[in-house]
Amino acid sequence: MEWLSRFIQRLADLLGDLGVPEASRTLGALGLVYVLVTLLIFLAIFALFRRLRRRRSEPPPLEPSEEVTPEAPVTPPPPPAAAREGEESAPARTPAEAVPPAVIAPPLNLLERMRAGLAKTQTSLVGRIDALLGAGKKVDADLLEEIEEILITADLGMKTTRELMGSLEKRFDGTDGATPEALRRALQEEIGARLRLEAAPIDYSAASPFVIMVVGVNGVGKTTTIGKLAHYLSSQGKKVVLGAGDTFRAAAAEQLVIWGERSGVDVIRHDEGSDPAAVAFDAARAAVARKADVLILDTAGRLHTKVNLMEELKKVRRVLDREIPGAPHETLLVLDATTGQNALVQARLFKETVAISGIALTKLDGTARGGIVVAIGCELNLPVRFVGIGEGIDDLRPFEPDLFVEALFQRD
Ligand SMILES: Nc1nc2c(ncn2[C@@H]2O[C@H](COP(=O)(O)OP(=O)(O)OP(=O)(O)O)[C@@H](O)[C@H]2O)c(=O)[nH]1
Ligand SMILES: [Mg+2]
Repeated sequence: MEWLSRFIQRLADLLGDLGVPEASRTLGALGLVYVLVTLLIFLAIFALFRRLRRRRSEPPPLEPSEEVTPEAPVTPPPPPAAAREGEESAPARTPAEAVPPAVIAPPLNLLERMRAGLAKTQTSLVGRIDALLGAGKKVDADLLEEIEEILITADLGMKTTRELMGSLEKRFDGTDGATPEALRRALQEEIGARLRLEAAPIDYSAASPFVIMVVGVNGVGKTTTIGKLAHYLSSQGKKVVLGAGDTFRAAAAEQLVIWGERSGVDVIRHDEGSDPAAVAFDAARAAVARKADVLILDTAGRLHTKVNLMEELKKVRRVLDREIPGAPHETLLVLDATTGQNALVQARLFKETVAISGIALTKLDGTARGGIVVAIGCELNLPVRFVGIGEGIDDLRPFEPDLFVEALFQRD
């Protein structure tokens, strides 16, 4: 305790140097010590609190053999849906396998993050066009033909590419001295114009609870997208309830529960093999009773070639509508960008039977075929609502056409 009295004495001396009268010096020094100690205690409590919160948002521990560095994905993406046709049921994945770890993304701004997610498409589309334009070629029919080939390879699709090329040919027809830079700019504008559909954005306040039904074939990323979307909406202050309507695949509900825990969101689930319409019924009732702002319902992802999946989805829609008139207010079709043109085939099939109102395009980070975003807008006339650019909880972005084109065309 001697050091403490020495410390107080020194503080008192210091106060004396600052002109504090002798009678108040010791009291002043004691006061300073008190403030200092209180501050330290507060700092310690704050640090402890942060540590606890971080620990709670971490995923459940993985098996030692599954441990990976934060850079490496825990689960390799499943084979494209096209490769799985005829499959009776998806191979059982444990819930922990199906939910990637909560990777803390580096603090990049939105544009940088989008650029990183689109790196492969950027290289295969704009990178190749830049290499072509930088080769000192004249803007003529041959050059336009080469550009057309690049657009097709990046999965913009024949119809979209034809339309785009038609506009470019019109713009540059007989234009003497058109520069490669003008052509690049025109291409950026034409792509941007095709991405800006006139669809109204999702208005979550249009209903309470606002119901989103998520559909798509297996492995496209439905459950992951729901997990990320729940995080996105709850971080905006919305109360979210999730319904585990995929009762077909083993452990699908547990996978959703893990995502729910991460965002502190309630999950309504039944046992494996039970009736998905019953889950929809309970989830709708719970969302109303708990005064949720948004209810998101997961569904099974069996193949579109099986008629009964579509019948099941229709039944779920009817149940939702009966419980919450007008629901589902948004039917989100999840498509896997890595499947390229096959995604368009899936979209057409779903569109015919279930009234799809928007698209969530996942795994853009894993493909050079991101041109599919343009094709979806052009050929299906469906708005892309969200894009998935990674496995992390923050890697779902509301789709912003201007940001998307800028990320593709921005030079380093
Ligand atoms: N790289 C990357 N991987 C993703 C993305 N979205 C989903 N995935 C991965 O895709 C895999 C399948 O995702 P799920 O969410 O289980 O797919 P699902 O459609 O629910 O599958 P089923 O329940 O079998 O019908 C998982 O390994 C996800 O981590 C994304 O945007 N980027
Ligand atoms: Mg799923």
